[in-house]
Amino acid sequence: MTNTDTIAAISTPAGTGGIAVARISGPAAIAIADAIWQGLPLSHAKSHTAHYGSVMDSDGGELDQAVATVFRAPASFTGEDTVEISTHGSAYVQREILNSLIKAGARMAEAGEFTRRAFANGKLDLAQAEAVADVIASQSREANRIAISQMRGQFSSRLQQLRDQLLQLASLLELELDFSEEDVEFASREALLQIARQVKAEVERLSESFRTGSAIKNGIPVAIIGATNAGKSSLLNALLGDDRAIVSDIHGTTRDIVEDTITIGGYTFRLMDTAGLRQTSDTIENLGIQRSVSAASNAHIIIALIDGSNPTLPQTPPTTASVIWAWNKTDQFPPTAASTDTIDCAISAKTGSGIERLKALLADTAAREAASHAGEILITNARHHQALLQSSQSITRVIQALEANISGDLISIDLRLTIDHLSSILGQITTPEILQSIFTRFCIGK
Ligand SMILES: Nc1nc2c(ncn2[C@@H]2O[C@H](COP(=O)(O)OP(=O)(O)O)[C@@H](O)[C@H]2O)c(=O)[nH]1
Ligand SMILES: [Mg+2]
Repeated sequence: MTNTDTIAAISTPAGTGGIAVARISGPAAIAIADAIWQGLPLSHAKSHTAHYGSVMDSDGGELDQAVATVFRAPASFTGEDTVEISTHGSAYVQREILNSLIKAGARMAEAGEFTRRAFANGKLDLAQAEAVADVIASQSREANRIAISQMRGQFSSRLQQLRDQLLQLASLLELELDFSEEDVEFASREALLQIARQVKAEVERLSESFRTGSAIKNGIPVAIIGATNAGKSSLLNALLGDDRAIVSDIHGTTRDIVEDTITIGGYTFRLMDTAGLRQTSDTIENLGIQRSVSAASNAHIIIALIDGSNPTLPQTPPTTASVIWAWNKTDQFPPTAASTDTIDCAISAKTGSGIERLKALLADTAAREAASHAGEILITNARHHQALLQSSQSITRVIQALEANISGDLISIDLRLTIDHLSSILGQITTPEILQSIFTRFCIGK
């Protein structure tokens, strides 16, 4: 697939900035850049060199001083001839340089089109292209680390290995079929089963890493639960350093879940303030309480808040979450001797005392969850998760059939399916619709 048209876009964010970068990619990129350029002709420039000069507006007058960097095909991000022109970041200059480039023959790039071209030209596979978007979106050190490792192809090469193992399995089965009449055994079924079981175990491990991977990417869900008036909303505000949730001494004030994110120690957390748990006949409040229970059961971390003025232990719903027990209102009601064994920290949401310690506990808990996957590949993308679940189902059928000694031609259908699901992650099998839905989520200019 080669593109005959040349695209252009401003790759830096909209608005005024110190510098703005216009990007041009395609067969005519260098000629089009030259048409608006005054200085050493870029057509004479070597690949990977930067040049100082001026850019012209669409009427041919000098628009700005600029630096143009030339990348020649195939050694560029897109695999095509590319020029990046850095100008001063005025909103007017950005608009006008784009007008000039379009007048000179470029077309406005669509969202994600540079990356889509990189994929089409084999510079990246689909999982790596998606990781480019994740690197751009990453909000914390850990989310960034996962995205970078995927962009570099760590996950992709693991998938390639799995595919290779499955292809080996498929060819062994085919040999068995070709020579079935001659009653020779090429590979024992036991050897085939061993490969299939290895693949299944790895596919399932990858698929299970999604719980942690997506939490690190999107924010680790933390539910603050406790009785009404324990100070849950005050705690949310104290953690955020912002008046986000309504605080009042009226029981049952918080009804809907109030949510916001905070980054501590390299991890992003999605903090959820919930309705206090109590018996009430108020219909709306009861709906809020149901939401609290469901938020708490999906949370990876629960902060169970004890009201120092009326200490009862909140009922934590059945969950696999880590629970941090926090005693609140320590400014007026220090923890009782009996409670010190139960609680992890004593805080005052009002004065802020103990909040740093609670933040440290949150970061420690997140680091513990991440450490349980140390050295493993974490997946973060729902599309990849779905494809892994599907390949796990089909490889399970392969294993069952091998165990039942079913004929090879019946097994090869499910084997093919398993390979196809893994290939879809890398984009070796894809449809224009899938590509469209992936790349339109990118920003223009990437
Ligand atoms: N003395 C004291 N009062 C607090 C503290 N945290 C919350 N409160 C008070 O407790 C009441 C209930 O607080 P709120 O955050 O709305 O509790 P929620 O129902 O659990 O969300 C309000 O009057 C708060 O001012 C604290 O650390 N110390
Ligand atoms: Mg509240």
